[in-house]
Amino acid sequence: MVDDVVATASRPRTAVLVGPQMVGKTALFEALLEAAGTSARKHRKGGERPATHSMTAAACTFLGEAWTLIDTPGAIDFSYEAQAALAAADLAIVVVEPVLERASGAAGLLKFLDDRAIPHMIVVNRMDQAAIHMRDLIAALQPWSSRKLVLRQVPIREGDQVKGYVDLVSERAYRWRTGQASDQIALPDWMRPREEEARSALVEALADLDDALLEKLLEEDTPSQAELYAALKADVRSDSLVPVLLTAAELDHGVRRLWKALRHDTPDAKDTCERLSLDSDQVVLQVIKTNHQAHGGKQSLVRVWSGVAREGLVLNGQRIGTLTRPGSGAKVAEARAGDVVIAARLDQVMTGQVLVAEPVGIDFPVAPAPVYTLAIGAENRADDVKLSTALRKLVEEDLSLSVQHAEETGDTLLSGQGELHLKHALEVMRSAFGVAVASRTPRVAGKETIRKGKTLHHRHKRQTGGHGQFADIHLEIHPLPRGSGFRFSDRIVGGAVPKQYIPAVEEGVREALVKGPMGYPVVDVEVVLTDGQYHAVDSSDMAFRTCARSAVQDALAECEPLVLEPIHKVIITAPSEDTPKVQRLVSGRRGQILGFDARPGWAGWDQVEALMPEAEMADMIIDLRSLTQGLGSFTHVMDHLAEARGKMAAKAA
Ligand SMILES: Nc1nc2c(ncn2[C@@H]2O[C@H](COP(=O)(O)OP(=O)(O)OP(=O)(O)O)[C@@H](O)[C@H]2O)c(=O)[nH]1
Ligand SMILES: [Mg+2]
Repeated sequence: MVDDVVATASRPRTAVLVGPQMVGKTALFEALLEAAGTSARKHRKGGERPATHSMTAAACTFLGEAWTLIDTPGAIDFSYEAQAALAAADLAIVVVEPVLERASGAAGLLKFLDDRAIPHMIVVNRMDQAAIHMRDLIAALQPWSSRKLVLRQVPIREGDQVKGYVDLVSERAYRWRTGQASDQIALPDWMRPREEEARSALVEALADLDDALLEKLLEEDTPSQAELYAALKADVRSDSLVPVLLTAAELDHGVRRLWKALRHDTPDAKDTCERLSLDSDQVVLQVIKTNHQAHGGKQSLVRVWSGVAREGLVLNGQRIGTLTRPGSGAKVAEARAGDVVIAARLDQVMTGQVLVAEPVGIDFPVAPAPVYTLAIGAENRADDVKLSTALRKLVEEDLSLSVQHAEETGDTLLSGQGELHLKHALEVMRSAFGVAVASRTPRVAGKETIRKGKTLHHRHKRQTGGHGQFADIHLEIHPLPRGSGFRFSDRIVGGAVPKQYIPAVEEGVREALVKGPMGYPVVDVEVVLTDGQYHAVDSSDMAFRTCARSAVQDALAECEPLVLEPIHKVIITAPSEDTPKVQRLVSGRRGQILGFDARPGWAGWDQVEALMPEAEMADMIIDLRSLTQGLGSFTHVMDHLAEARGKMAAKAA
């Protein structure tokens, strides 16, 4: 295959499509590629498109310039995948839909971009279905962005249909044509007032960021188009302003206009390195995504930050093998700064890792803490070994998944970002790694303790053939305050139980505490050895251990045992308007609210702090998201054990 991308003279650039679920990112990705003369669409127009679950990169050229476009999933469960793709971006294209109630779906993304000053544009897609005014959409989006959002185009409507747009810099009107470039038309007279209003808003926003432009406006001088283009470009590149463009991807409307905006305003690798404070003239690469191919091994999607990468280079002690272009699969002789290419078999290298001859650090997003966990196992026991290999590959491909072995319950736990995320992970395990996996809600690691103490006497005596067994002990059992654990001591005087047997008594007690009468490990108890007897011949460590174990086992049942459940300290974040709903959710799940506060660094968001039983948290993210339009999330740490209520209070199976 011929690599047609490499022939271009311009610096390669990378744009990443992000945005909420189902807004048409993949449709726009394919429309942009098609407009750039690359591969026909994978999906029929208007047909059902499957939701995207992992990033897809494709190289192309537009008007002689080299580009990589990366499509990302919109579902909140996969937001880390989008964040990882943004690590490779010179510019982000935030795709939204013209629906006011769903504007908040872009909130988390806009915040992520703002915090990292990643230059971005907003594209309102599905304009063929737009029933609202764009100024209202901007007003609904603006609270979620600290940068000024300004319309770059206004729609031309005929009846309730959008037929084209007016470009607010050139003041030219265009009629959209499906599958083709738009036709320039005369600006309709009735559009003038709206066009002038929107254009002033754009010019004023530009002047706010540019003193020379402001001066001109104040002197009632009209800035030239060239000045406006230059100001816009500078503001996008410095991430001081966010232009808003309009498309209907499935109909190819606005796609060429978007390409031109990308071409004009997208920073290049040099600008992006400056943003990342990366100043190097050596070869610097970074792994953005890891994939394990069913046949053909590990593939790393790599962004070239600086220098020229080619086969045979040794970086991080590993030889770089064949490099290929994402999308076409064409071999790449030289990958330049700004390129994103596929490197085969970098077996020792992880997602996020920077590859250099000499080490440097470049920021890579940290995977979010898991919010949803399932206990998993191979459906077929014979697949147990395959399962652990597959899990290792899975978490290498997606750092927002994690695997843990729960010591106390024996469960293998797979944790991630939501129900959909784990469902997809299990599907990947089955289809890509060939392991059928069963899953269920994880067991909660309960404990038990006692409410009442007891004094007891127990004798262990057995006479079988030669040597017998003899031990006799008096014990006191006391409940201890929560969190004390287990204490053992003795008050033996005069060698009633010889010193050498006392450790065996303690060992026997500990054995009895491994599983109490309620079926859980016993905690917060004290056992005191107060008295006893021994036999010169028949006593032994074993006799005292057995004696202590059965004494405590029997006694615990009479000490009013009760189950303890783990309580976590939880911090739930959500937009402030949803805080009352979050509080109701916490109370409805046996939680105790400790307080709420503004979320640090997130204007318009709150965080609620609460104590919650672990048993109520397994599927909490599902309710939390449905109450907060998908925006709510939480982090948690185990805090203490408390008396169990509800289902857990009963004896374990
Ligand atoms: N009417 C109309 N439908 C569109 C347009 N763009 C996309 N769609 C449809 O919207 C649905 C979702 O499109 P996708 O491109 O899969 O959306 P996405 O943003 O990639 O979704 P995720 O990958 O799940 O985040 C599909 O049925 C598309 O055919 C558009 O401009 N107009
Ligand atoms: Mg998609």
